[in-house]
Amino acid sequence: MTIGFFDSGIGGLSVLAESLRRLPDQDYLYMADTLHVPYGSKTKDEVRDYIFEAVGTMMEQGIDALVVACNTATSIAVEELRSVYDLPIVGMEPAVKPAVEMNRVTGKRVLVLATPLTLKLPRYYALVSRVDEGGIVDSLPLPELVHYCESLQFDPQVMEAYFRSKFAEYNLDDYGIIVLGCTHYPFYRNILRGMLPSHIEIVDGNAGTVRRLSALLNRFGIVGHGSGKVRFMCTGNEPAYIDKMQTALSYYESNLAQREESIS
Ligand code: DGN
Repeated sequence: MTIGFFDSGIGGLSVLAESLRRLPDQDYLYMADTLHVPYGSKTKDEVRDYIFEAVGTMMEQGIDALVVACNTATSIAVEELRSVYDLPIVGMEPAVKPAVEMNRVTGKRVLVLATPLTLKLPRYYALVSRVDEGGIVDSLPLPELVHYCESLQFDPQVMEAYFRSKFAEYNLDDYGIIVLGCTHYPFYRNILRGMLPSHIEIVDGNAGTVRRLSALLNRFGIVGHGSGKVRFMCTGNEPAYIDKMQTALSYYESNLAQREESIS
């Protein structure tokens, strides 16, 4: 069986890494929309069309389930994709709900980092209004971060300076949890860990997404007989980008994949 993973670029690899760890007997097709990355600064309608084009190509290749491994794309199109395609489809959700529950104990605030588009869309507002009864959730858009990640900019000095400028107006002692609400952002987990006060937990929605995928595969009887083989594709058909995806996945798996159970 082949599970399709889709993102605008390399961000969804952070979710794929989790899936390879938990579901190693499936095979995978990973598609990056290199013609249109980044999505976060484009309009909803533009991005919706890009998603349908790329997912259409994945369907032609033959996939048995789809993970929309992009928070922005999920917010825009996951319901419509489910109404068009007859296969299990899992999307991303910023881990705001478990973060709020954890912070009830500490009484501290939650800071959600995501693309400007994710934070602007009704799906995010609906999520926060549903779970944030105490008004403890703040949201910080990071419009440049996907670009840094796509350029494989992981220099701690450069990135720490970037994050410090973004956090300048926040008193970090007030926060107990930072939620990574974009699948590119877990690439910066170690850099953030190194610079944030130690009481702040850093969480993402990757483990929760893969748990939902696993439950859906069981429900639909999609049993894996594969070996965790990954086929990479990108809408721009650039061989250099395919190499970059392989390098980025290995980098993520060796340095950043969380070994412990994540909260979401
Ligand atoms: N990885 C995508 C997300 O989770 O939102 C980034 C989308 C983009 O291209 N900005």
